[in-house]
Amino acid sequence: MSVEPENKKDKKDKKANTANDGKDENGEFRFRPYDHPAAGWGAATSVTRFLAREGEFFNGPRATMRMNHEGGGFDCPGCAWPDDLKGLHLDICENGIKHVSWEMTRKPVGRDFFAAHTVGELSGWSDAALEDQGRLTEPMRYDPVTDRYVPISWADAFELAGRALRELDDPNQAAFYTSGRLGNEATFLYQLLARELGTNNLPDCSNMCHEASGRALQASLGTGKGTVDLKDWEVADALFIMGVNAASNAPRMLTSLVEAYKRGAQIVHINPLIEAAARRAIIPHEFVAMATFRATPTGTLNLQPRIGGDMALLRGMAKAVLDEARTDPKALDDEFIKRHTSGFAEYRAVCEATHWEEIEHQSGVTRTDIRKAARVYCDADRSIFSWCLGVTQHDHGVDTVREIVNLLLLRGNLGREGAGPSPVRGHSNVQGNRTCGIDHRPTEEFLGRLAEVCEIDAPLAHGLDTVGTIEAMHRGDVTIFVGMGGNFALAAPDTPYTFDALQKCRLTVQVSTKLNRSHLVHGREALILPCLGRTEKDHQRSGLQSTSVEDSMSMVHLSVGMKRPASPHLLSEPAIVAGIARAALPGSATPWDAYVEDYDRIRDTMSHVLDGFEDFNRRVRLPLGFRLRQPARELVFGTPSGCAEFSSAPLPDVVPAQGTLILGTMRSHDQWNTTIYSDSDRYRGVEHLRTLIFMNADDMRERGVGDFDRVDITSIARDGSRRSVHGYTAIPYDIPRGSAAGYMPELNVLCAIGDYSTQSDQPLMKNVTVTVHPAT
Ligand SMILES: Nc1nc2c(c(=O)[nH]1)N[C@H]1C(S)=C(S)[C@@H](COP(=O)(O)OP(=O)(O)OC[C@H]3O[C@@H](n4cnc5c(=O)[nH]c(N)nc54)[C@H](O)[C@@H]3O)O[C@H]1N2
Ligand SMILES: Nc1nc2c(c(=O)[nH]1)N[C@H]1C(S)=C(S)[C@@H](COP(=O)(O)OP(=O)(O)OC[C@H]3O[C@@H](n4cnc5c(=O)[nH]c(N)nc54)[C@H](O)[C@@H]3O)O[C@H]1N2
Ligand SMILES: [Mo]
Repeated sequence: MSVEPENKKDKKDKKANTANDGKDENGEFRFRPYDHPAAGWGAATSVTRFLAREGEFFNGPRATMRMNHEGGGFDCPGCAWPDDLKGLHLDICENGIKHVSWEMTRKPVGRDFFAAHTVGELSGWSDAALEDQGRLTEPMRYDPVTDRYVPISWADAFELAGRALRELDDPNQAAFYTSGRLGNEATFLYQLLARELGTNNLPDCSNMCHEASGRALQASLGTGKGTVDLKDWEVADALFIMGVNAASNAPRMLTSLVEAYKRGAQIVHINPLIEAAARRAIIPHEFVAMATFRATPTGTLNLQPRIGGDMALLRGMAKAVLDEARTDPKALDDEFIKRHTSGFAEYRAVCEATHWEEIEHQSGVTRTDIRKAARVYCDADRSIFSWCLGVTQHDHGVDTVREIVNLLLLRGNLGREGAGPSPVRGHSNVQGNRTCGIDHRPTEEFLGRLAEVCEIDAPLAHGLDTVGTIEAMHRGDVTIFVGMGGNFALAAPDTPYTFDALQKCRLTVQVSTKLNRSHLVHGREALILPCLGRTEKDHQRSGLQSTSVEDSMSMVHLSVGMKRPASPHLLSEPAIVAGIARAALPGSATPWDAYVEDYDRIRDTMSHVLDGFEDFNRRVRLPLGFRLRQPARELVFGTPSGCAEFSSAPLPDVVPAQGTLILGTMRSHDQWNTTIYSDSDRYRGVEHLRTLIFMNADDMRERGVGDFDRVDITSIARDGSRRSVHGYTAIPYDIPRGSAAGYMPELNVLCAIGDYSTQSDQPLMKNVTVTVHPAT
């Protein structure tokens, strides 16, 4: 992985630039604050360029017409935003088209490719170049003698993995990672494999994104999911959008925001950066708006807290609501609080005892502005709070999400139309993975049912999550790592430490569609097992198969591939799991082969194990699928008190110490997690540069850093250890003082392995304490 600066400008050239024009003479890096609507023609142009590059002019658009709509399409492998309720055929976005076309590329990465390049050589390639080679086409085994991947038959690959698993002294020496694209059926088989083997070591990508949301909602409401659906978004009077770059990462939310604005709803954005979705948008399927360039505002109020300042801001809003209640009896929903909640008196006391000075200091927002947001909240009959990683990837992520719930409870914004919590999940099926058993802390109830229905001896001890797995591999306690999708080596924190951890393994197995860093940072033995993508037809003995997925709003529906597989040697993910399972568990009574022959059989078993999946095969075939029960929506709370529980956590201290900044790592517009489509970030005005840091201009001046100067960034971990990157370009940006931002995965080298939340165990990816100096 390269941490070298990519822009070749020398310092003298940069000095000539103004803050508004970072263009260099070579036409390379360029910065111009973005002042256009989100989506619209910019998106259309970008897609055209991308499809031309990928050679997918015909298949890409044709495929996207089959995406995300009822009646036989496939689910977009992009984000987890729900499908349009009206089955809108053009409910697609720029980034969805890119993800689909990325998967559909016809470029093959087969045995000739691996014969031509040693792993040592490939390790010097950039991550973008690795993925850009195309689709993996056949199973490969690492050969240490030649330092190359060499072909291996599927049978031998399964036997190699199976033998290693059979030979473990303890099943807890294996860990089974899931990236959130895996369909529900494969997910169920995968967790069954781990548990039949005897371990709950099921780390997943959600340990890095919404673990905090799950734990907070579970503690407050008794179920770890949001309660609203798209119909609620359609009727809410106020939407509070926190810590998400929606125009890039959940672009179909723009449709909801445009519609909300048009019907007069208030839209409050809470984000240290004013992202594109907070300004205005043109929705691609609105042809008149596209033709006339007519944009609709998508925000009515922007608040820019310091990084980590959300909880203080929310508490300020609650304090203002409680103040208002002194003169306006309607400000609080007393009846709701009395009947459905517990802990209100204590929460009110905590709010009253928190002084405005502290709230302003910790949030970085004035009380006047916080009161404006509270005014919007009090004036609205129905409010939705929606959030993503800006809220969760902090030490106090759980407390902050619980504070969101506190605020909702004050005005009874739960269990009724148009109101409630609405986390924006990441990967397209990350929520379904958890529902279907990917959980390193499973409940005894779930394990009991699994044991009963599947007749296995499910282990009760909790397993390892993502950080726990990395630490255990580093210690030598976990020796086999299986990655079901994803790019663990790069996605995880503390890149060199994670690399070491993977390289200490006896065996690493990666089930993947494309070549990535995790294939090159491998154990003593290593397998690459290439699988079908979601766009591809999956034929098994009983015919064409479909898999189900669950979106951010708990809708479960089928996804059917439509394209010929990239190679005849690919297997489906359920078939790969079953292949490993058969080899690893010779005495298994689980009907692995029968499951693979017909996924309906997997669904039948799931319907007996999983809550809310009764009659799964029939209901999943209904138009648009079915919605999983969400008890909190019905005001049924599985909490110890049987009520929705207020939490009264103290405000954390998030103000950076003198001389330091808090750095949040985030995605650019043109990337999918570790997959980088281009080195530009259109909505933030950046072209051709990823090794950058967005800073407040005063923070730059204070450090003697000029606009677009190169800087060195050093993180200071809790244990005092330091990690640095060099030669990053400082971009003056509209961001609160003391806060800074830059891109993952490049900056993961700054995220210390030990710096994870004590509440959620999530790595603090939005909360890295750094010093910034002019480059030496
Ligand atoms: N195109 C595309 N879509 C994606 C992804 C992708 O990589 N590309 N990834 C998917 C995945 S797995 C996930 S989890 C989601 C991630 O979706 P996002 O959560 O949007 O991901 P990030 O890019 O990390 O952006 C976080 C946002 O939080 C803001 N932020 C940073 N710190 C704070 C803070 O302290 N408070 C507040 N209020 N805001 C803060 C940043 O300014 C930024 O707008 O997107 C999913 N969708
Ligand atoms: N610093 C920092 N680090 C972060 C974050 C952050 O905000 N800041 N965000 C975190 C978050 S929210 C997440 S979710 C993780 C992402 O972590 P991961 O999910 O592990 O990473 P991805 O980049 O999404 O994985 C891309 C790879 O998935 C494989 N793939 C794609 N489609 C399929 C498929 O259909 N099947 C299979 N088997 N494989 C497929 C391809 O080989 C591709 O190279 O990163 C985390 N890391
Ligand atoms: Mo994520």
